[in-house]
Amino acid sequence: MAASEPPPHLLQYFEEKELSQECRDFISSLPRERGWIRAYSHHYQGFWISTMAMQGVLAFQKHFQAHDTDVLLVTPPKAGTTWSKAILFALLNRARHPNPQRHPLVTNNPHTLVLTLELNLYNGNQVPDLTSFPTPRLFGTHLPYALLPASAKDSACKIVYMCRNPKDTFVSLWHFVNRAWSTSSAIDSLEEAFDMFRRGVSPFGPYWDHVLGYWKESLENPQKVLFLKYEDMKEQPTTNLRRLADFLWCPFSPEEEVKGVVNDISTLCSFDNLSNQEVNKRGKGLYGEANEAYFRRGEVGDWVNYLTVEMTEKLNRITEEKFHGTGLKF
Ligand code: PAP
Repeated sequence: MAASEPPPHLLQYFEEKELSQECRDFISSLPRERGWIRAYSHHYQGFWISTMAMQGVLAFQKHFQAHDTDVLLVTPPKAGTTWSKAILFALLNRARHPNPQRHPLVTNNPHTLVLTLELNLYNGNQVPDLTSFPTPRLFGTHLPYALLPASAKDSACKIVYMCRNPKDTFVSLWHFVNRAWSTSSAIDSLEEAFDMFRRGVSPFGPYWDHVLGYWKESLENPQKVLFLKYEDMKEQPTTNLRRLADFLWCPFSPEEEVKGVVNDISTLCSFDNLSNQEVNKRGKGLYGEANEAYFRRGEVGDWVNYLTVEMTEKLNRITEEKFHGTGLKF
């Protein structure tokens, strides 16, 4: 399927970066479809990876060496990445940043505090220097479980996974690709985007396979993978914050409980607080995207305002079929 010319800010991630011919040849040998922003989605090891992410994915897979103390936050795009980055950063650094008014999250978008391995660290740098990251190192990634580097699976590093109802994830993705940059999505309509999402052709999709990979692993290895849902975090933020702290071996102390630290972190990372910070209203991200595009509504069930009855039924049916017998429900 032909895609239109990528705008310059994305073009550089494929055309202008110093990709080896071997890498270019490899990427062009993969089946591809139209990309959500521009360029393409490439079918790689069973998942769809955008052109701009491809080189970083390959380098991350090849070179990343996990430490036993690392924390990897994994999300399918638009399933709560920004929020969970903020939460994990605040949780792990709570001793260093006790004052919510002077917290780094007040002046920095969560994506600049917690970098995404394949998009920010390994994209354009085969072997980035990770020595300056304090222990425990906290990184984000969108990679499906099957594609994670061996050391991330074999080491004792912790994996926190957050996913979200597929209908809200789709709607959020559609809005993001249309508002993060001044140019709108390369996909012409919501209907066309829906059809791609339904077929599994979404960034790091198929969405359901992404979720299932981590769901299965969390059941088999609950000390290694904590599986969280956006909806549960919305409903019970403090309960889930305590779960997270316990899982990461940094439980809240009785003194912290008395001081209200759990509530402070929950409020600091809330949609209302983060979306009202100047940096998130007017700032730009590492790809030139508007930070405000990461904060749209932040609600559960907004899909009802966008999906037709037929679309809803289709996604419900796929979700039921894919998750049948797994115990997983949205
Ligand atoms: P990413 O994967 O590209 O980083 P991600 O952060 O997962 O994106 O998705 C943004 C969604 O999270 C938006 O959802 P919406 O489109 O349905 O509104 C955004 O509003 C929501 N979001 C961002 N920050 C928060 C937060 N602090 N609390 C709840 N939801 C949030």
